Amino acid sequence: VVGGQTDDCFAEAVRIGLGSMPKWLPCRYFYDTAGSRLFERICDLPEYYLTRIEERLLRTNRREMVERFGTTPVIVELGSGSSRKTRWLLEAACARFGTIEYMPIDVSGPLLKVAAEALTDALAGLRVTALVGDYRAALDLLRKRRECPRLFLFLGSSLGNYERDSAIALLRHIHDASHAGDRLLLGTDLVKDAAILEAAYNDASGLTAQFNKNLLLRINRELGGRFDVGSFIHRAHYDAARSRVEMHLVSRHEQQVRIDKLGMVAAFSEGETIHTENSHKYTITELQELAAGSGFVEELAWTDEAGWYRVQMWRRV
Ligand code: AVJ
Repeated sequence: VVGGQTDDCFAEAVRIGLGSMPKWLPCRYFYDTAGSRLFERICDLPEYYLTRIEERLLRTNRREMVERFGTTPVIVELGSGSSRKTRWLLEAACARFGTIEYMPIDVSGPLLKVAAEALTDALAGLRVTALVGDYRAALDLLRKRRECPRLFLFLGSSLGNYERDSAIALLRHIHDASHAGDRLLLGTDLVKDAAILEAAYNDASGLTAQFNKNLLLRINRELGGRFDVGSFIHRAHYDAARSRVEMHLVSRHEQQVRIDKLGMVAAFSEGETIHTENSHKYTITELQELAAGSGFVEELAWTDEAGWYRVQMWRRV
């Protein structure tokens, strides 16, 4: 594992976000150790179809995915988490090429370590170099290396967390860190019935609510916050005009919350919200526009029968 610097920007993000009107917090801070564990459990929920469909698409089509490469690619994954779904692909790549170098990038160091160890134990021929940190720093590091073709993985519809312009900026960043012939395998959730989308973010067991509220607990743990999480309600709704599920934390009543290490007090009125996440849903046309807008061409794509989720392979031009 290289890298390992912890994120001291969390304090700054909280200061800015809770000092804004309306209040907001960046969703990347969901993923501390507790939050990453909660997300792993969300992936197994009956309502959260995204992971299940994506995993099936990867498992069923993995040979076709790795066959695009004439020589052994390095596999670089952005936001690898537990690498659970990636295992299928790595297995296929090892079978085809013998040895494979895998570079997972994630903000959760502990999760990376566990995942890397499990993978190297399971797959002979796999070499893992994990990078702790955010995508941009990791991509800058990769820009200088150019030995092999690369297969970038950006799965789980994580792209959906970015607004359109930032999504294009990130895709361009991947483009700039890569070379002609490199490929990007991108998993994205598709536009569908609001009831299905809202159920996926309002699960019956309340795990997503816990995941959302963990952000407040993280402020308590790391920044001396005094949030009473019971006085906030988890809310997720689909905004059809913007094609996105928004997650919020809603204050049940008027309250003032001290955050000791920031020397600040956040004041909430009854019903005031903190906007914690956007999760964009795409049409196929939009996805093809994103490819064109960031210097890629679509080479192959896979969708489930219901048309709920799409995995696409883009080639860098
Ligand atoms: C990992 C960002 C793709 O937006 O669906 C799950 C995170 N949020 N449940 C998503 C999440 C609420 C997830 N992503």
